[in-house]
Amino acid sequence: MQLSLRWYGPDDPVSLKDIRQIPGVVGVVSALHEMAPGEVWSPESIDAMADQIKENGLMLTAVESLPVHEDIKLGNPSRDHYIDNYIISLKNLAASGVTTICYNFMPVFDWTRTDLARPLPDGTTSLSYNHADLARIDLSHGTRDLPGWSTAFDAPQLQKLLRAYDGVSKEMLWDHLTYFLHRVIPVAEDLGLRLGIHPDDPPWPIFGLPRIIVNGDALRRLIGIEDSPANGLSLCTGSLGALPSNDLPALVDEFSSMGRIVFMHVRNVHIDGEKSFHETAHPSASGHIDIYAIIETLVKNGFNGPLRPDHGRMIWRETGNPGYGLFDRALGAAYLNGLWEAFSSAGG
Ligand code: DNO
Repeated sequence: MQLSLRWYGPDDPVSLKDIRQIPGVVGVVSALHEMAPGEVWSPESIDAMADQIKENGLMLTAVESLPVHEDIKLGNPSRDHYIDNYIISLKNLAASGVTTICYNFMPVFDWTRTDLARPLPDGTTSLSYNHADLARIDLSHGTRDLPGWSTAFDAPQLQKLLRAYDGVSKEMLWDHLTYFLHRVIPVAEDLGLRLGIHPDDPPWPIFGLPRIIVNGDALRRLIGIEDSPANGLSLCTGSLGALPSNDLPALVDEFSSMGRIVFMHVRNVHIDGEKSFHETAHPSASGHIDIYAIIETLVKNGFNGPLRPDHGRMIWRETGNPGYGLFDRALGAAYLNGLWEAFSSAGG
């Protein structure tokens, strides 16, 4: 596997130089964050990002993410234009040597929490989610009161988008995803690219918007849409793990033995109740997910793609992007690297 950290680009308070100092980390996953969804990523800007990473002694092990324009998710007539753009970006990424691309198919919102700094008993803070708290958030002013999204949409923009999703059922969203994959996956396969869908986080509908990539059945359905190694999963243990019915070691075993996991996000969560959880340190004992069994399984199945620790808590007085500070993610990387070494030395 290629142990990686997420890097948000030149504006990230965590520098490539810092990341390089974490033992075992060989690369970063990153994106052109300044590009709006649907815009073409030019060869020049991709190369500039990749070169900067290389100059710092690291690899660009995955692009996270190449975002899918909302019109594609909505199935609007303009989707073909945005899919054409997506395909041009894929070609440009492949030409620059990128092989792994993460994307998601969540309507309007990507990952969503109700508290970005929940105090934990040990004096750290972490991201947390409580469905009752979410229900109390008033979106009539736009996303002002939604943690992590405060500046994303003003009231008219958000109302327009939410209205557009009125009547878009889960099955319709599956249809729109199917249409997208039928167009994109054959091209990706020819280019030698591997696309990995990120599960929905949290894995249930929010604000009345459908969410479909939520469990093992959804992952099975997804990979069946296009039976190609290019049609893969960015399997995120923390996202899927918020639903106790998702048996993460079993899912990781099923999909990594088929070679359909192209990218791993590994983190732990503590389930506080129904649709309520907070994020913890990475080790198995810290939360409800058996990280030990997950790494054991990946080693056994010869997983060789990028793998990254995911959100960290804020520890040691660090301030920074919620979930994406340096210290706790570095601890997570060291822990994952240690598990990996132990299982590999034991003969995998
Ligand atoms: C959150 C991340 C997600 C992920 C996207 C992939 O921390 O895991 O934002 O990058 O959902 O498209």
